Amino acid sequence: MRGWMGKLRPVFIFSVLVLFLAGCGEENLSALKPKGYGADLLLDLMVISLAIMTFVFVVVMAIYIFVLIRYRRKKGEENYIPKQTEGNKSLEIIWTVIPVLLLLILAVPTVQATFDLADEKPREEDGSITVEVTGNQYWWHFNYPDQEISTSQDLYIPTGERVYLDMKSSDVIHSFWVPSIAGKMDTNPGDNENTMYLEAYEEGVYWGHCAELCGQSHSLMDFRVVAVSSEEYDQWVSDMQNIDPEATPETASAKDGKKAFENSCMGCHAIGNSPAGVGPNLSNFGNRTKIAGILDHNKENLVDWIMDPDQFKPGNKMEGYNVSEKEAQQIADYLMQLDHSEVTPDSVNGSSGKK
Ligand code: HEC
Ligand SMILES: [Cu+2]
Repeated sequence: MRGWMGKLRPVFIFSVLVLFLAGCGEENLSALKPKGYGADLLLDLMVISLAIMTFVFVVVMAIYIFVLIRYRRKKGEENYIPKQTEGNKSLEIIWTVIPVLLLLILAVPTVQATFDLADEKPREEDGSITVEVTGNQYWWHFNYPDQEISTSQDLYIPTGERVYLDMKSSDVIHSFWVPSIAGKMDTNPGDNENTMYLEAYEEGVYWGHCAELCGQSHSLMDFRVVAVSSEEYDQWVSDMQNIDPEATPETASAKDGKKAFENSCMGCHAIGNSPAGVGPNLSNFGNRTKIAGILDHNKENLVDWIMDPDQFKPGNKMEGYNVSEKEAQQIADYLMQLDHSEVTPDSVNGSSGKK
């Protein structure tokens, strides 16, 4: 690849890169379009550090180009050597003081934001909401201790207030990241609990990802934050509190499904309030927009998932049960009708819960 083709190669590579990166700006998954307090702070920090970097780059390049041109070897002056300067006091001071100033300008907002993001108010007293978040290979559990409700995969929060998260992991280190609302935070195994808060400005369904390589299906460890108005949030909480795990389903197939589920699946999956178990809490499974965080939420996919979850999420921990295709169909009928709330990702203002 010589000649003009070779010269154009960088242009080609750059264009392909631009094409790829253009896919990164997904609505509701972008740190560059903040929809929450934490993300807002972080974007400000990014902008200010980028501005300082740009300033330094421009100044250094300007001096560099000036020196290149001004002191290049000229015809007839091949042996000319300009005046050599060593240990010029004012120059030394200038190029020490300017970087110190720049670092200070960078440090003040960074330290401020660090403390701001570490906010840990005494929560019981001010009535704010706490959610216990547990990262698991490859799914998320959310427990609301004060409300005595639990869910998995979809985290419901009210907009306009801080929701405090107590975070841990049941196995390896994961990282909880909802780019458009807040920064990311590791979840650790053991007693090493991390905390952070979410404060969403606008209603919406925000996508989250695990941001710490945690195993084979790490890239499929997706979840959603469903930010709703406070009225809708209260409605959702009371709907969740009123779930009766024993309720008899309407159709015959779902009835049989409930029995089959209790025989084969209850060991790992809870319906109703539960601590983080071996598998996701399925209390409001019918209200999800995804299965296991990744598959479109319909009966066909659900049956496929039950028959062989490993084909979708290699290495996941749903195993050791045996159901026939027919039972899987019935169980799917049962799980799909567990939609006890009107407040769902699909009901949220202008949202696109379905990716
Ligand atoms: C050994 C424990 C175990 C058993 C038994 C088990 N599961 Fe699971 N199940 C899991 C785990 C773990 C996951 C999370 C998989 C992931 O996303 O990595 C899961 C995920 C799911 C999901 C997706 C949940 C969501 O929130 O989107 C459904 C639905 C499900 N299981 C249904 C069933 C059914 C139906 C049965 C019985 C036929 C069953 N499971 C048996 C452990 C189990
Ligand atoms: Cu993970």
